[in-house]
Amino acid sequence: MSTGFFDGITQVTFEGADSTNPMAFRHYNPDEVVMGKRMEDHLRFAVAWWHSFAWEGGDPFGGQTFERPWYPQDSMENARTKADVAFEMFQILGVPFYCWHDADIRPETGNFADNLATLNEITDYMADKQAATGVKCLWGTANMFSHRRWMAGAATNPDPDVFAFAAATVKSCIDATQKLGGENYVLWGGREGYETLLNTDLKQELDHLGRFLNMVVDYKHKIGFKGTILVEPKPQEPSKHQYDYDAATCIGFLRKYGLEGEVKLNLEQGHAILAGHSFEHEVAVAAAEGMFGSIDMNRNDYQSGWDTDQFPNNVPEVALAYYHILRAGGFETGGTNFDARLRRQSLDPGDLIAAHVGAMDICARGLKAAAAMLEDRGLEDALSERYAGWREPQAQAMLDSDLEEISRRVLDANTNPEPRSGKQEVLENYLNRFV
Ligand code: XLS
Ligand code: NI
Ligand code: NI
Repeated sequence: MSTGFFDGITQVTFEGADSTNPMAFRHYNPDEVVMGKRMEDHLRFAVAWWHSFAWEGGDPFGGQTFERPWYPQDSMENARTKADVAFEMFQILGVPFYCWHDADIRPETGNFADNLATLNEITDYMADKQAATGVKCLWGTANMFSHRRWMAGAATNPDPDVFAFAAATVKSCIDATQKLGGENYVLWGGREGYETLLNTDLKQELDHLGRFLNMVVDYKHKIGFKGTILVEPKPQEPSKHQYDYDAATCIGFLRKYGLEGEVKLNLEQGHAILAGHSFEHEVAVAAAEGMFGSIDMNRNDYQSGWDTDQFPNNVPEVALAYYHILRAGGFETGGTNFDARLRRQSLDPGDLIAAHVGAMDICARGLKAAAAMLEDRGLEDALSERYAGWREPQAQAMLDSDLEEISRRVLDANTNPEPRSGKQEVLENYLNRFV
């Protein structure tokens, strides 16, 4: 039975690039084959429960702006209504996946045993809805940043009782993710960081975080959870300085604590920007280390300097991200999660649908452009040309020699290398042919 929340809005379908229907896809055509694979299987879209259903429209200056039939979010009855509407939206959009935090799907009681009971109850309800609709869980996670108990961190909290609460919480969320057949489990360290070194033992906190993640991996193996464990880098917000700053920092951390073969990265567009990187940089860094896992697709406002979590709408940016994803072999267990929320003035149920329709279309355009560039090989050939010197046996041999030998060679040959154009503008023009 329909909740009536999306009254008048029917299943969104592909109508082609000429369509002027705002509730139709112009580029996202799930069955269209791109580089030998259906678009739906490439992109693996997921809706984020927190932004679409749990966030009430507040900002630092004002509270709730949305009015939803599942508010206040403090009862199981309302949690079930929220789930009903969520699954209706997944079906209207035709998205294959969704993602959740414990705090998004069940009411917060403040007590672990009650939270566990309601988590189990609501995930049973969601499992039934998955079976009825075919929509699947891309990943689950624990919200260990909103409640005041987490204000000084979860696994990095100076209070061992909070570390314990965090361990129990993550265990409960991995169990629930496994029950829902989730393909990944994500850890984003929202308050794993610090405000001031005046009160923080940074080394001890990092050691606790490393130990905590090892416990997560051990537990995954113990229960036979088949999904991938992912960590999500972000440089700041809510903590002033977060330990999972960016992809490179996370990779160094994972290596230090012996987790490089076990944990991959969930990269977010807006977090890359906050870290002073481009999104494709983050993807390329993770891919180069074999640690690319999944993406949280969104965008930031370039003027505000905040994590504004807007829906993506920049094709060239998105195309470059998918270019590096495709180049790395595409998603395995990962996917494209819309970690994006409406603007707080976008009150209507239709806004929620339109936001996702636009975002899915932008991603489809990005994917198609990325695939076309890869198939055309223009960028690959330019790269191959630029590094051609390294294919010479002499150049390769140099990597096995040492500074003295190389320096003798330079003197003997009286080498004086002539610089060559990096052709950035030529390559930018090339890219613009595809987007
Ligand atoms: C917040 C994060 C969060 C994670 C999941 O900035 O992006 O939404 O994806 O906890
Ligand atoms: Ni984010
Ligand atoms: Ni995210």
